Amino acid sequence: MNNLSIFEPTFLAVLQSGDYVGFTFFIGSMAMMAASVFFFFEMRNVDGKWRTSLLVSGLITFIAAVHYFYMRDFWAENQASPTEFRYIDWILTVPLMCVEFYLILKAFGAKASLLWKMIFYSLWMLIAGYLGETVFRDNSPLWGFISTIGYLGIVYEVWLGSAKKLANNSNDPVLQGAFQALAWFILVGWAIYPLGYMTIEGSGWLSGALAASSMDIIYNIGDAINKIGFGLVIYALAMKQSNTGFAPSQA
Ligand SMILES: *C/C=C(C)/C=C/C=C(C)/C=C/C1=C(C)CCCC1(C)C
Repeated sequence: MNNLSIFEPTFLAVLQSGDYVGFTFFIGSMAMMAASVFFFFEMRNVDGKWRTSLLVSGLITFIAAVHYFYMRDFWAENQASPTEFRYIDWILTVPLMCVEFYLILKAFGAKASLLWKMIFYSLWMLIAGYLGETVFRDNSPLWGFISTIGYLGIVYEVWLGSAKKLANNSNDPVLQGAFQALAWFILVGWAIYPLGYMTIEGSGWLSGALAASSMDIIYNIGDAINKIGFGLVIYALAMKQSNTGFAPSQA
């Protein structure tokens, strides 16, 4: 009987019934994994010039899937927010989402400097957010504000700045439609994250109204909408341009 005890998986915490945050980590890991398989396999059904975009979509959800496996276990074990895994995931996937924008806008003559500008804003946003959730937790509103400056930089580029101007110059309604959809993701979809941040216990503006555990539910919903949704918009664009007889030179 004693010998059997070494088989007890004491190292792996088990998802408890009623642990809704834990549920969303499990669902998130499966959804990200399934989305990656989908984007990778669909690469062969689109025109050559769209393959890189689908590859990047798949990489975004794949990187997220791996992080969700870790975050899921961290949560089950500690019932605490896996802040480090979360921000490592974001610091890899958010710049890749900027790459997606760039790949679309390249057709309209976007230069690499636009990509670097957007990546700079994202890093600013994420580093400030990380500091506000960890070292400077008592001052989370101040760091949230600093982070929001980076976020607004991206919103500006996409809605009013050079990215928007490039899209306006195009005469391709399909590409413009996809650009517009991605721009909405950034304005509305990405605005989900600051809500999660505001649940930081004590200093967060919503910490009285929402339990601290809602942070991860909000972040997990945001990730599902933004990573998978963003990829599906790219996929729809690629499919339209691969089937409607658009000449490659037009895009
Ligand atoms: C796949 C992951 C994505 C798209 C993550 C996006 C994250 C943000 C847009 C985070 C924004 C934040 C603020 C604007 C202020 C408060 C701190 C953050 C980092 C939560």
